[in-house]
Amino acid sequence: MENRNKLQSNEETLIVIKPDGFKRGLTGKIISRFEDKGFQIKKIKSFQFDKMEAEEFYNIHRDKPFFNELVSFITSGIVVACVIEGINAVTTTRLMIGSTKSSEADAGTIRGDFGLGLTDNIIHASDSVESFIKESKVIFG
Ligand code: FUP
Repeated sequence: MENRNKLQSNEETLIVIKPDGFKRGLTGKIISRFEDKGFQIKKIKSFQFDKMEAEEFYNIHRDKPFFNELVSFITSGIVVACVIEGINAVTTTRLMIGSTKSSEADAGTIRGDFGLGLTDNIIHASDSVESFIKESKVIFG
């Protein structure tokens, strides 16, 4: 029991339902998956990124060839961002969203069940506690 508790830490992470997920009316279904899993939605915000916010949000990808496409896509429509909290939230949330290319993501994951795209891959989730801190600051201040 003591050991098991040591492996489990209560964490916060960020998910962002991207413009394709919002436009397709998947917001409720996606948020439900996290609630069904046992996570709590601590903050929620529906908004549209402006270019500067998007560039800051995706700062880590600034030098990648797909950066402009990424910024253009994420600013193209409304998104829904949530801070979610629970045991091992960062790792578990990444497992729940699935791999980056939706067409290759496992069935049972959000990208695997709902999409086919790469840039338009339905959902973002922070990949570490450090990324969560940086990314949530851009969105929630
Ligand atoms: P992920 O952590 O799964 O969201 O994926 P990455 O951090 O590797 O990439 C960030 C976003 O860039 C992805 F959501 C999709 C997009 N992307 C492209 O548009 N083209 C690529 O070749 C790779 C990633």
